[in-house]
Amino acid sequence: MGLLSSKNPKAKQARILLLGLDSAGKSTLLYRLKLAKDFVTVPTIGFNVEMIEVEKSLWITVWDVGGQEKMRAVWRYYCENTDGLLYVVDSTDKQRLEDSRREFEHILKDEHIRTVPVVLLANKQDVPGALTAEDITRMFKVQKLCSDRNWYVQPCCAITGDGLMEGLRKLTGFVKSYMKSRGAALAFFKQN
Ligand SMILES: Nc1nc2c(ncn2[C@@H]2O[C@H](COP(=O)(O)OP(=O)(O)OP(=O)(O)O)[C@@H](O)[C@H]2O)c(=O)[nH]1
Ligand SMILES: [Mg+2]
Repeated sequence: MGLLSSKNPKAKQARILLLGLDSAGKSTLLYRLKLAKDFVTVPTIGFNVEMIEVEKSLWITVWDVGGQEKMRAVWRYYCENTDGLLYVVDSTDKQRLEDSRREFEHILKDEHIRTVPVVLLANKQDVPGALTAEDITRMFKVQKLCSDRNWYVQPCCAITGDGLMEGLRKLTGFVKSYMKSRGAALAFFKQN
């Protein structure tokens, strides 16, 4: 847990990692949340990082890392100190759903995020025929993969913004209890 030194010294800060295959809509949704308007993205080579105030005194720093194949190899370098994972799925890209699921399963095993809460965003719900959040929950076997952490699957559309704040609030709710329990565990280890 970090502290923001500006204006409100009591403001809490959480680090959120935004991952998913290339073209899932990560950068579109980051800038929809940050700027509340449409934003024309280019494929991310490297990362974008933005701070967003989700609620009074709770800031999140969102790290949006490119999802192209060569970028996936560096995802793990962004996992340290992460408090929550947002994993974006293109619900219309049925051909690459298994690729996305495999990358998801792989990154969940990283030691730094082994127990952090996860929200999957079933993006591009504006496209007719998109898989539903329920479809993705089942196909990704989320219940099984995330049995040791809090998780939720949120349908959304990064272009209109529908569902984005709901997903983010769900994650920050989980993150608050995660940070609290981690803080308690640290205090315990210091005492013992
Ligand atoms: N129809 C529709 N298109 C979307 C939505 N979200 C993103 N897109 C489009 O999908 C394309 C890729 O979006 P990006 O946000 O650049 O994808 P990304 O996940 O950041 O991709 P990388 O940076 O390569 O990892 C763009 O053309 C977006 O306009 C959505 O909810 N609906
Ligand atoms: Mg991007």
